[in-house]
Amino acid sequence: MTKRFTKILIANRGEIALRVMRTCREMGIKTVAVFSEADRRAGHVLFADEAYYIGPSPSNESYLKYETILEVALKASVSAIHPGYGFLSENTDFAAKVTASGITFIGPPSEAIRLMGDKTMARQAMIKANIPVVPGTEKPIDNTGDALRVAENIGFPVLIKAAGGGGGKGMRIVEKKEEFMEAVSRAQGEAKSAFSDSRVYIEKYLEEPHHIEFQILADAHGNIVHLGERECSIQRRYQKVVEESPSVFIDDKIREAMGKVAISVAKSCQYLGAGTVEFLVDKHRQFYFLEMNTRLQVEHPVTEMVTGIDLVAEQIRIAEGHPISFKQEDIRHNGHAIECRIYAEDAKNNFAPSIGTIHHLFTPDGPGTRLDSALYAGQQVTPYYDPMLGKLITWGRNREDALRRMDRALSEFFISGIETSISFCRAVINHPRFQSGTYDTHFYKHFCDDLVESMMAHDEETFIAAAGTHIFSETKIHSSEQSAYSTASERPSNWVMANRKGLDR
Ligand code: MV4
Repeated sequence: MTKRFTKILIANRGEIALRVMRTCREMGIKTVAVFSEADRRAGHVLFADEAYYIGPSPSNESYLKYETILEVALKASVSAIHPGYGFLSENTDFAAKVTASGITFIGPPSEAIRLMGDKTMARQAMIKANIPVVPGTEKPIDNTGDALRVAENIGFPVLIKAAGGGGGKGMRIVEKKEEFMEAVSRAQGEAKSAFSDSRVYIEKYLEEPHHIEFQILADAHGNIVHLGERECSIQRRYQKVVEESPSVFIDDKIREAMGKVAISVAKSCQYLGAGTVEFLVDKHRQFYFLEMNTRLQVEHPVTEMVTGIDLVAEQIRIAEGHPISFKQEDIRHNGHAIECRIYAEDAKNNFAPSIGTIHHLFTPDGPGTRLDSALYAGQQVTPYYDPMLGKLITWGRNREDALRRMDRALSEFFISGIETSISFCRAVINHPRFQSGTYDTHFYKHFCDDLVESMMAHDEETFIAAAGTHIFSETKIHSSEQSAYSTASERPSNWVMANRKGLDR
């Protein structure tokens, strides 16, 4: 039995709320936004067909208040709720309560969310389903003596991880046997205060792994497909900075094997909708299941750009009860896509969060260029939520073209009023080790000095050029270069000229 959604509530904010609303609009579905005090004038509120106030600025008084959001959903008579990523997207209780109220939760059943949210339960389920996992304990540590024997068996270094964690939070490397006992009790204490769950488990520590994840889709008719991988090894403190597809690290044979495993993971937990299976791939190109994310991910556009498939549209159609609109063999991977996450952070000041009002804004555009953001000039960037402002994605027929386009697009991107990571992204894209594709998860740690230096050098150049054009704009324009414009105000803005001067060498 299929349903037809007429109105969807998007239980999120920022760029992802807009992303979901755009597809809804294309599908003729009305959209409902919810917003906090700080977001009264946010982009997602302006974009939606209806918008409802849900509470004060802090997330736990607004975007995490699922009773309030559910009340709004019932009042607005929506057919379904899309949770986006973060906030309530992987909250088992929320998914269950939405479903119980007769509204469709656009995502997997709450049981799949619960299973994958508990990293040791997920590991046990994967072992049972013959999915390769990193060698380690099958259950949380309850006896440190037994755990030490496991650690000695797999060999040091080992990694202690929190069962309720994920995404790198609460991880601890143990180099040798002597440090093990104390490390376990410390990790348990940290896990208890961070996740109210002291359970930890151990894994062999892989030395130079790649983080490669597979996008999957599963429908209610038993069809499961994978849409290839995303290489996400460029991270800073477990926060992704750049993602790309395809990965230069794996060949077609490994890709096919990993894709098959990703499909088995989805099958083993009766998955529904869009999901991501994360793997660690070691230097011998052995791959291991790491975790499964039961939501649409930040970096999903990378997959959309190379496959031409709208993942949100598939999510909605699947939730309506339709089969996936294509078969595995219909999927074509065309060219290369790369994504840079733009954060409101001061990369020159240890990535301190930056808040304020966006004064000037010029956004990149042009061939093979996509910007997913909710930015506008005059917008206030507040300290309440994740500092990610948006994502810039470029496509090219090959990696080189995609990278060149990314550098070009980043060079056009101008935001004033707050500090951003735009020039940091440019430093990453232009780093020789990124360009050659020979990088792993330690890229940032190894090259952060290079990156900061190249960023400073570039900013300095732009600054000098900007100062130059500023003086220039105050005087009469004589040079033949700018004779196309009769007055300063007709010329492109100073920063465009600045960037041009800074880079044309
Ligand atoms: C690991 C690992 C090495 N060995 N597990 C970090 C994020 C979380 N999802 C898992 N992470 C890691 N798990 C084993 N057994 C190394 C990392 C890791 C990492 C993973 C992905 C991207 C960047 C990373 C940076 C440091 C460590």
